[in-house]
Amino acid sequence: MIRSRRDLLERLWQGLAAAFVVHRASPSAQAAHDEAGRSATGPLIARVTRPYDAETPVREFASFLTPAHRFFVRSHFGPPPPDTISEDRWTVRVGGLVDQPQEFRLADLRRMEAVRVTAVLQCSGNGRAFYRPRTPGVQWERGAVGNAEWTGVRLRDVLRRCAIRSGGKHVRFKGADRPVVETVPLFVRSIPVEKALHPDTILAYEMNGRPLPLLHGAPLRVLTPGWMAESCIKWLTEIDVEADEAQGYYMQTAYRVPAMPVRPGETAGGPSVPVEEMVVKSLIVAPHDGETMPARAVTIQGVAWAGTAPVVRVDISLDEGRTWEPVRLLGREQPYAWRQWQFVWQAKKPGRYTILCRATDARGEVQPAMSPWNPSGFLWNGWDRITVEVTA
Ligand SMILES: Nc1nc2c(c(=O)[nH]1)N[C@H]1C(S)=C(S)[C@@H](COP(=O)(O)O)O[C@H]1N2
Ligand SMILES: [Mo]
Repeated sequence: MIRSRRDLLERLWQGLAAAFVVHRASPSAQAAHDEAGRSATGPLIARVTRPYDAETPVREFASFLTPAHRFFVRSHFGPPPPDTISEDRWTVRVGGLVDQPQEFRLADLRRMEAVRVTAVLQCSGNGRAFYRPRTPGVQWERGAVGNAEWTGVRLRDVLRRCAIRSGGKHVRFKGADRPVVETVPLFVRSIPVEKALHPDTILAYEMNGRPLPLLHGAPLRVLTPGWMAESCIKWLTEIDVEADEAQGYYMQTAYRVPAMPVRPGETAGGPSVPVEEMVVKSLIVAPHDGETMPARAVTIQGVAWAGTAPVVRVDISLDEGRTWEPVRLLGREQPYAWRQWQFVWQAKKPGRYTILCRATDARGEVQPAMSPWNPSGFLWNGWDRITVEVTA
């Protein structure tokens, strides 16, 4: 739906950006994405250029909502061709173990009750670069995460119209993106029916009050608040209710962690479980790593989030984790959103300081010094760490 001239321009830019992303090598892809957002803050940090995978510089998390054009980008094959994305022609087919299989047009969904949720979206591989020994995959550092306001319809409302049969235990999603080589498996994922029917699980068509940008799944994506981002299927076209977890590589092999702890470096395939909920985590947003600052009071700022239990506490340490002091949590608690925090600090003398932070959630889970090693390098939530230089 083109609602204004600005909208139209934005769409055109997004289309252009996507064309560049798909058909041209970097740095054009990065530049195009950047231009698409008319960013004044510099490029995102590209980790893979084709398809374009990029993370947000952590200092930008000083704003509560991450702007769509500054939001990390990740996909396995890149977006579908932009000329195939049309709000008017887009349909989502719902089938499988339902009594009334149906196709929904976007306009049908827009007529249903709209719900809004502010939620963190984070790649399971965020922080992978910090695991030792190293694990294969995109070497994300700290910025494959963002906090946005998502608008859409409850998946539950859609599924109820189709009447799930009693044997339906998993809901499988497919998007319109396709691998370049046909032998590569499609990105097909499923979530248990309990999560699908949770009132906060939505099919989102807006991000921060604007239609979803192409790179973030236009015109429709799944959003599973509190869960890792690979369940948030972009460019959504198919929903099937099934008796079992989705088959195929992206559910049965990828996005799994060992069911029992393994020794670092140990890759022997024991039983594994799918990655689902996020783990408690916090980041220092300001000052930034390596910053030089004068010896007066400064405000250390950050963000903290968890899975479905809220963050109740964040601490910082200036002595490598021997002692911790609580920070001040700002604003009010909002389920699934991140919580901003502050701590006023004055260095007693010039020198080099390491600042650590760790968050605690309502279940009593505390961010560990290092996350348990796993072969795919998922779910990193070790203490965040920056070093600053205090001058006289
Ligand atoms: N259709 C589709 N959806 C997808 C993916 C994909 O490759 N194809 N990648 C997933 C992964 S791994 C992540 S981290 C998020 C990234 O969402 P974003 O690019 O909007 O930040 O999208 C998820 N949804
Ligand atoms: Mo991801």
